[in-house]
Amino acid sequence: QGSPYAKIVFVLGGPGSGKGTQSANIVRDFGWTHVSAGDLLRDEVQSKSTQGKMIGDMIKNGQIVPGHITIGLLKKAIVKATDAGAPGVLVDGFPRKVDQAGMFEKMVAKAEFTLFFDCPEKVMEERLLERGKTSGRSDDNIKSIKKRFKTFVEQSMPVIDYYEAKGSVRRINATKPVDEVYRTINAIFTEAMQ
Ligand code: UP5
Ligand code: MG
Repeated sequence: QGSPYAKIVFVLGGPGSGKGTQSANIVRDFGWTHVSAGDLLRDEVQSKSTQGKMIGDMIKNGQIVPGHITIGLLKKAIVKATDAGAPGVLVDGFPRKVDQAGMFEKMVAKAEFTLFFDCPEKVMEERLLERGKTSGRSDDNIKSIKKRFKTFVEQSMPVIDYYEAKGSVRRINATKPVDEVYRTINAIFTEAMQ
């Protein structure tokens, strides 16, 4: 309450855990807006600016882009969604570091809760290598994938622990087929929207 923005839910999980896929399902059924931090950063790379080049290198190496850059892009997208009347915004793939969680809370708003997609690396690796055949993503190759996993374990899992300690994580078993995973998520959102 008191936030000038639409409700916010963080969608977190390792690379290839299904954040984008399941966000699309929530958008379809609940009319929320999907804001992917990775997509916003990849758009910046397209702009070919000096900052875009730096972001492109960081993505290829699985490194986390400085929080102020990502938060600036996210805030713009959240304002836009709010102005368009969206009931809520799914923030996919952010925060990736504990300090970014605090920074976002100060500069934007508190999230309602965090959906966390629990998925073993072996499953995520298979999915990403398969997607890499057609995705054109600079980081869907085995060398980048390994770096993304390392960054996730060392820097992003502590974000889950941070929210877990606050009791605001809804953990999903993300290894099951897409429809099955979504059934659980649908139930969580249906309940949360009461
Ligand atoms: N798939 C999905 N669900 C499936 C299921 N249940 N069963 C079988 N297959 C399933 O899914 C990945 C693939 O798996 C797809 O082919 C899908 O069909 C299949 P997807 O939904 O795309 O998974 P997602 O979790 O979204 O995977 P993604 O690769 O997008 O995750 P990342 O977290 O790695 O990527 P993101 O775009 O968020 O970030 C990329 C990079 O940007 C980061 O590494 C970092 O360098 C940078 N970044 C920042 O620096 N800061 C940020 O805040 C965000 C990103
Ligand atoms: Mg994604």
